Amino acid sequence: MENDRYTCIALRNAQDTLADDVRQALTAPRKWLPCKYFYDQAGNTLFDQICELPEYYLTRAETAILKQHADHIIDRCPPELTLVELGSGSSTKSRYLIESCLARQQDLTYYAVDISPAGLENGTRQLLDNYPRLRVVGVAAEFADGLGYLTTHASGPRLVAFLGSTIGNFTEEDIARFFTMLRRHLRPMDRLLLGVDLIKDPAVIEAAYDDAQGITAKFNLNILARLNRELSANFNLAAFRHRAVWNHERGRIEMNLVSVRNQRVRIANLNLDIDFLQGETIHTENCYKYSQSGMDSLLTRHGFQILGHFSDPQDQFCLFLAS
Ligand code: AVJ
Repeated sequence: MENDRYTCIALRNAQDTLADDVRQALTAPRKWLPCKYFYDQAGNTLFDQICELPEYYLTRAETAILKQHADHIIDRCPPELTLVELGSGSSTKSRYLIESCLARQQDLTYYAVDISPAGLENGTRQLLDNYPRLRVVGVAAEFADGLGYLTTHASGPRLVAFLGSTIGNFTEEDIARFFTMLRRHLRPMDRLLLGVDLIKDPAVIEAAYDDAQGITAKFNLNILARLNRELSANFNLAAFRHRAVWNHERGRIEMNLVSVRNQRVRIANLNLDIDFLQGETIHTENCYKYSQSGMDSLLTRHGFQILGHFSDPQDQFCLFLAS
């Protein structure tokens, strides 16, 4: 991008992690795939379409909260703030925080950390056009690497936004690791803004992950298409079916790809053949939902102090502000 207010840094993992991760996950006793691999270019486009679906209430609810409360959130942060967003995607929600910051300070640096470098450029171009006093640093990296980079580079008090219920993908151990790392990196003047999808009627949640137009199914199946493209696999997408079920005990949606018949798939680049039985699943994603008190106790247990809760009128979604 040709703009003197835009910088992009790519923090690449040294090894070829896709190949290694896929080999490990698909040869495990219970087959699975890491959900971070949803987000190639096609996956990003599909995810943006998911956010517009009538059934997918999450993005609308969170956007409504930010529209209404961005000023209140920024009010509870120190002046001369630096904005950091982890998993910024197409950066559509951050504009509300950016506007509130720019209403009270001369200029603002926005660090957008995302696993997908293409998404970073597209998302932030619009922001730079709209806000002449904004500088953007795109950091193409995984969360842990991005956060490490930022704590040595982003100066001033920071607001670290982790929106969209991305934390819903984390297991309890992932959360423990992530919160511990955040706690280590954040200083008392820094703030965490965490977007969390709240527990509600399972039928509403299941519909959000199995929409009538089949976009979520396409999004789920795209991970197999990606393995076909990038690892020269020969998955037949018509031979796998999308399934999303609410697991009550664990408080999470489980997304799976179900093999419709016995079949063998070849992943040429891994020199690997994988056999599937009819009905066998590839577990592709967990989306945990929380009660407000449940997330409060996770945050406080990891040494965070809660400064505020911001929810939509229907209490579907909640932003937690902590320090
Ligand atoms: C990007 C992880 C927040 O869990 O709601 C949407 C991903 N998966 N539909 C979510 C997703 C299926 C999404 N997050």
